[in-house]
Amino acid sequence: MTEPLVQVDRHGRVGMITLNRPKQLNALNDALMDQLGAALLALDGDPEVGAIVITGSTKAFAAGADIDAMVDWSYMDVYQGGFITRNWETIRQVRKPVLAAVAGYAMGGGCELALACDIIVAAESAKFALPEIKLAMLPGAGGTQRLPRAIGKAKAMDMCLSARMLDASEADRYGLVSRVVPDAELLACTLALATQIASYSQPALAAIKESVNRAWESSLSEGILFERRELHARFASEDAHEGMKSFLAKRAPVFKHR
Ligand code: DAK
Repeated sequence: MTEPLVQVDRHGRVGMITLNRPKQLNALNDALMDQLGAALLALDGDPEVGAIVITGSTKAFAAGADIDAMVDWSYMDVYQGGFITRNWETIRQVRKPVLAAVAGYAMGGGCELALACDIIVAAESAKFALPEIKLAMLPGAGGTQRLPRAIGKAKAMDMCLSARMLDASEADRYGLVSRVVPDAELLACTLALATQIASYSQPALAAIKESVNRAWESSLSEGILFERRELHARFASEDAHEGMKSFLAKRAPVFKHR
């Protein structure tokens, strides 16, 4: 039996996916991305799961797309095979919060995978780079689009054009990551954060995730309109009434995720 390329564990209401190609520093090949996509969709569809964590090893979150696999591909191979589109974008279908717990290298497609997550918790050892230019390639899994939105054009151009690598404190300063924690605490801190998030009302979390993502992808007025509709929709949710009533009654809310 071959080892699965992703390992899935449950910690209460949190589903944790560990990328599992340690010898190749979790280089992302087609089979791994298929398994990652399947794991994400399974956890997203599980009503007992409220948040998802993706992590790698202590040395590498992921060192990018698998160069070994790509070296002989032709234009027709990638175009007709829907490379990236076919299985790298599954994460965009996930409605639950997805957290990346990053230690070591997050390079190329690995950095892009982290950028596609909703929250990035970085260990002090984390290193982020889009080094595709060194291969005469381009960050083609959202890197040229998500990075400038995350950290601005000046820093993104620098990273994409020069392959500059950011350490965790630079990534924190530029707004690429949400939090930086000591390496030894990465999984515990990310799990605690995911557990806290997973305790909140699922439909409210989904509405917030959709609204923040809308801010990335539309004009301010469109985004505000979307947010307003989502706010109005909260009044159709049992959980929102429970949340407000429990606050007034000075007791803990009991959410039904409805
Ligand atoms: N692919 C395949 N194998 C990799 C790999 C990768 N990205 N990264 C590392 N490995 C393998 C190494 O070849 C080595 O294998 P063995 O020699 O042991 O067989 C093993 O992992 C350990 O790596 P190193 O010996 O190099 O370890 P070091 O600690 O010395 O260095 C490193 C770590 C992360 C600095 C180094 O491995 C490195 O620079 N790796 C490559 C990083 C990189 O260039 N990443 C970007 C990949 S390109 C596209 C869309 C998207 C993309 C492309 C096209 N289209 C729509 C067409 C995205 C492209 C990328 O992500």
